[in-house]
Amino acid sequence: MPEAVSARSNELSRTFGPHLAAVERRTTDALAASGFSGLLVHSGSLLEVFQDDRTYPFQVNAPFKVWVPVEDAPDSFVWFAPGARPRLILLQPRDYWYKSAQTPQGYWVESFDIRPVAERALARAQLPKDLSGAAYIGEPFPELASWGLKATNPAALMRRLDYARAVKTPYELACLREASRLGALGHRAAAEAFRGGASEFEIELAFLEACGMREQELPYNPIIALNEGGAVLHYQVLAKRPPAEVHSLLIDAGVQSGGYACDITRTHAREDADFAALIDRMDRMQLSLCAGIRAGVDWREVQLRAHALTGALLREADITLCSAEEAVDTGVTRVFLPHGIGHLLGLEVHDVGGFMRSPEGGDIPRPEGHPYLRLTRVLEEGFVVTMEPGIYFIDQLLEEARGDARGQRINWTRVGELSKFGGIRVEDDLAVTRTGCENLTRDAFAALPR
Ligand SMILES: [Mn+2]
Repeated sequence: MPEAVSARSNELSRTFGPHLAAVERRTTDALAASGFSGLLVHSGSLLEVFQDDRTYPFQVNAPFKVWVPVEDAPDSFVWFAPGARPRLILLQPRDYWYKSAQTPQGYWVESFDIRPVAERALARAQLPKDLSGAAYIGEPFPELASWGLKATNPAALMRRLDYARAVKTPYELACLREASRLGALGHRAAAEAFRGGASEFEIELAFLEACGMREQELPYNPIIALNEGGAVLHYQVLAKRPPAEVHSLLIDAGVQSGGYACDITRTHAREDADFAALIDRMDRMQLSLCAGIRAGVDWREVQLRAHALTGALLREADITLCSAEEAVDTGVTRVFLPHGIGHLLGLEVHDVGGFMRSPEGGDIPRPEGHPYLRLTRVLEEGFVVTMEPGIYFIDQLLEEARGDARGQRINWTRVGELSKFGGIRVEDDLAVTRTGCENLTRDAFAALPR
């Protein structure tokens, strides 16, 4: 085993035990606080295509994969009762059409009492007789009604578990670093393909090959947009042929490792020095936002600061005709930056719990005028967040602005010149520390082998 690979797997074996202990502790507390004696978590079911005999790609439920890094096991369960070793009930059907979930191996297996079953309904026999004090988390399925559980997806319990998920354990950070390493490999290959004249689809293939993933294993559909496509925030096309003239690439693509996602965006210019300089300017702005991140920072303030900096950038680039302050006050910055500055990241790419005031209840509202912000909490040590400023030339928003008081503050000639590039976004993943943050993405790019 190469040295780097064995160091990574050693770190996972060393940190998984304490991770599981932390999950057990927070689950024990959450069960006690919400009046339950045990927890049954479902991995999710395969979803069948209408009138067909095939299924959609399986996506394991996050509340299951916080316990076990198993991504290919539909209709399996984790059973946890405080004080006892958690039990993994793994569905391994006798089926010669499909390959069953593999018998688990690796660093986490000995922490579980593993019980294979051949059918989902047989999982009931692997659970305590009396489940009348237990909660279930997952989609309900027909035979669940007869299992005698106290509640399905109880809000008070789920809220406590979701709230706690924002703070990552050292094991989770190791998974996130590995996802970032793979993501950086993919992004480097994608940039090379772009420079070679590849189509959006070919750029995706280069990304997948470099990180060794198939598309359905990615944590989200990659956004790979040449030219104006970059102005469509969740552009999904993946055109098979490159346009006649290629100006720019915006690629937002991530990978997962152990069930934990990275979420990385880069923008590349083909030959235009003016646009390349604008990307550089955005890159510096993004770094300055990253430099302000540490435990105790209110994320709503980060959103507002991003808009102030965007106002300045737009003015410097001659895209707007007014001061940064005026661009913010009149809503001009929101024409160019119509999404949140970042979100929690982890088992889901837009992770849960972004608005929770406390584990008990209550939400922290978004600042007025920022309806797409996905995080309003004060950062704590161990949070992992994305930092993703951008500016875009979006026809729909520009048209709306042209007709009102914002119109006279925008340099339409300049907007006309830049529209063919679509937009710019620079996105890194940050692990918050007491005094600053670890930039998982930049560290991963810096460590790439030559
Ligand atoms: Mn993101």
